[in-house]
Amino acid sequence: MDSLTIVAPMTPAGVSAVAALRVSGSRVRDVAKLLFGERAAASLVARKASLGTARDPQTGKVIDSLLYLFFEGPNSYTGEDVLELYPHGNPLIVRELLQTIRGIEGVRLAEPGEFTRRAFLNGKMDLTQAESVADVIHSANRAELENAHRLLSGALSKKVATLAAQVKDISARLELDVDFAEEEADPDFAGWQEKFENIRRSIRTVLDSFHNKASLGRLPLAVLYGAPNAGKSSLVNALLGEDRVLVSNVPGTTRDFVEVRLFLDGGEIRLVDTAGIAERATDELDALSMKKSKEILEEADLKILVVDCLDERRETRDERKADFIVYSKSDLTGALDGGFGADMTLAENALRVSSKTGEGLDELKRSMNETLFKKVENSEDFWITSEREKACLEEALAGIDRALDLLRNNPAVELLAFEMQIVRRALQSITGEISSEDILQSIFAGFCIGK
Ligand SMILES: Nc1nc2c(ncn2[C@@H]2O[C@H](COP(=O)(O)OP(=O)(O)OP(=O)(O)O)[C@@H](O)[C@H]2O)c(=O)[nH]1
Ligand SMILES: [Mg+2]
Repeated sequence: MDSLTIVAPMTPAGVSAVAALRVSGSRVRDVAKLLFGERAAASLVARKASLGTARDPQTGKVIDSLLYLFFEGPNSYTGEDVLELYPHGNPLIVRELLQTIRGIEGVRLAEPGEFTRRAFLNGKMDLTQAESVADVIHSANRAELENAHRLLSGALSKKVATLAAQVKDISARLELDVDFAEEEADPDFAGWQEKFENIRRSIRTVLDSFHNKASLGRLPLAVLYGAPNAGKSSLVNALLGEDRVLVSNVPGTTRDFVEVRLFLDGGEIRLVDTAGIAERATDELDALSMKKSKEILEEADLKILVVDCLDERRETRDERKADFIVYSKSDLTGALDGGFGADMTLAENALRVSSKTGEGLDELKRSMNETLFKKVENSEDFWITSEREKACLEEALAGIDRALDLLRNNPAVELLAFEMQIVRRALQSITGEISSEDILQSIFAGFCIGK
């Protein structure tokens, strides 16, 4: 990739109060000169906002009157000179500014993620941090966002650096053993084993925290299902606090599944009300609705079975699939003989609720929140989201495993030293100490333009 000066809008296309564009590279001062004139360019002060009139350098026509901000490299996001422009949020203005700037010699349009890529290449951040920039932008709930910020501030980098230092230390000593193999009696293989195992445990812990990036920004899905007339639609309305879906005492009221958005403490979720699933379909339409209910259940992150408290013939087959069971209409169990009244002990993943009185609704929301949103108790904790980081950790783990295997079966110092080198290289590639053009390409291609 070349080192031309790059420009891109930082805000999405569309009408807004203000838009933002960024220019980065060695020609930034020239860009300022051509847009705002010689005097303005000469008085550029780093990190101080200026108000100016941007003109087309060819025609002298006014493009916009706007605020701009200059950062002098290396003290900028990319490590290069950077100019940020804040024109009025009119797509026409943004386009004209963009055309004008990219028309300047030595300037071109930035590729997706190229600003962050330059930040990485200029040592402003390592690869784990660069990857977390995308996570910060795409997080859809509090927990994801907090995690992304932890990664951005270098939580993984620190952990990996500690591990790499330990491996380096081991390697150094192993190599020493190789050099003095004849003089030394027996290398301390038992001592090595413990060290290897400690490193293995640390790598495993980080690896186990992997949380697929594909799930980032995707709203968790909770599905309510159960027999016709169980009170599913009423429960949706009660949870939302408004009459959104149709309710009636006729079994089979809900036909198509209905999706609503529900806000829980941890963030927004998709809540789906389905058509009741009966033992036997009454007609073709009934069979179709039941089929749809079953299909959406397959996708659910949380399957909530709704059982009418008064219904003793609840299907145990369905319960096995359920992550959570809700016994509905608890307000009706006062005069109850049998069924799932207040005197009945429920499983840990079950609750009695009433859409009429509101009993159990807060508890239900709390349980949903706990299951659907990862809890982060310790502010030091983080989870990794990058397939690439996961692959590097797996490579490191495999190296450690081979080393442990050697120790057990055929301890040879040279071979151990060789495996440790592999482990170290795998760890170093996580933070990008070792990286290739292909890897960078695949990371930054997924970024937004202008980031
Ligand atoms: N007393 C009482 N009645 C309820 C409660 N929840 C639902 N009902 C009644 O039960 C009947 C069925 O409720 P719905 O919410 O339509 O049941 P559903 O599970 O969506 O039914 P289908 O869409 O047919 O599968 C209605 O007459 C509701 O008024 C509750 O908590 N208390
Ligand atoms: Mg319904």
